Amino acid sequence: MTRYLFPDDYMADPSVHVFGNRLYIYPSHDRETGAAFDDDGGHFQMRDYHVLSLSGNPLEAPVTDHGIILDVDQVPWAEKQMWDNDVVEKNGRYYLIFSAKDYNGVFHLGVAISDRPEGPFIPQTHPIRGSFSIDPCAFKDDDGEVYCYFGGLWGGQLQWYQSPQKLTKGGIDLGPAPDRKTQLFCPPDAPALPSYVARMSDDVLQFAEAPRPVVILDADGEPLKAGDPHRFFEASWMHKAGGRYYFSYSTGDSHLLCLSVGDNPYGPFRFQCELLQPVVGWTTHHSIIQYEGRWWLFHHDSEPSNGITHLRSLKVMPLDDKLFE
Ligand code: FUB
Repeated sequence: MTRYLFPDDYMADPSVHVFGNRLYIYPSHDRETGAAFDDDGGHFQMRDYHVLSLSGNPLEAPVTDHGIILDVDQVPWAEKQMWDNDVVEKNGRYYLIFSAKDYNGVFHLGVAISDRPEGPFIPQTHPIRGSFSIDPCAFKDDDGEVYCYFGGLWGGQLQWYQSPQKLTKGGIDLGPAPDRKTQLFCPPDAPALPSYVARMSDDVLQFAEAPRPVVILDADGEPLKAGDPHRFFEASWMHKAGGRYYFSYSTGDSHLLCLSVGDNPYGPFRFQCELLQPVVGWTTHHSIIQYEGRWWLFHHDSEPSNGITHLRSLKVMPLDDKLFE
C-alpha cells in the first residue's frame, strides 16, 4: 500500500503535521534549472515552498495545494537553494523553519511566521543566530518546549562544523575554504559526525542554547562509526510515542532510512532498525506521524521522473504500528 501524493508537480522532503483535524505536508519544491549535477547538491535549485493538506485516509483523500507560502526573493538573507523545511505551532502561531544558502554560499536556518498552517509565511530579516547546515526538524514536546534538529553532510555542509566546543562559544569556524572538501570524510573507525539539536527560545525565533550533538549508539552502547552504513547523513525527524523519543534519519550515501530511540529529546539514541530500503534516486527523506489511528511514513522517490535525482515525488505508506509500541 503506497500512494504518490501529488503527481502534478515534483516535491520532496515532506515534513508532516496534524493541525486541527487536517494533515499538512511541508515539502521542498523541486524544479529543473539545468544546473549541473555535483557532489554539493548544486542541482537542487529550489526557490519556493508550497503547503499541501488532506483530511482522511492519506492513501485516498484528495490533496489540496495551498500554493506558494514563501519565495526566496522574500527572504533578505537568502540567495538560493531553499531546501528542506518544517513547521511547528506555538501559542496559535505557525513557525516555518527552513534551510537556504546566504550570499556567501553558506547554509543557515531561517524562520518565517504565519497565523495559519497554510500560510503565507513572513520571513525574519536574518537567519537564526549560530545556525548552520540544513534539514531542520521542529519538534514540540508535551511540555510545550520546541526543539530544532538539523544537519546534513556533503552539500549540506555539516562536515564544516566538526567541533562542538567552537559552537558552544557561539562562533562558527568555517575553516579555510580549501580545507572544506578534505574535511568531508573522517576515518571509518572514528565516531560518525553527528547532527545537532537545540531548544528554541520561547518566541521560536532563536536557539535558546548552543546546539548539542545528537549521538546514535550501536547495540554495544558505542557511538556509530563513520564507516557504519547506519550512521547519520541528513533528514532528521523526531517523533514521540509511548513516552519515548524516536529519532529517524537518512544515511545518505548508503541510501537507507533508519530509526533510533531514546528517553529524552537530546539522546543519546539507540539504533533500532532500517525503516526503508533504497528508493529510486540518490536521496531519501521522510517524516513519521500518527493520523487516523495509524502510523504513516511520508517520503519521496524519483521513480516518476525516471530516476532524475533532483526531480522527486511525494509518497505515503502505512508503517507497522508495532514499531512504536
Ligand atoms: O532537497 C535537498 C536535499 O536533498 C535535502 O535537504 C536532503 O535531505 C535531500 O533530500
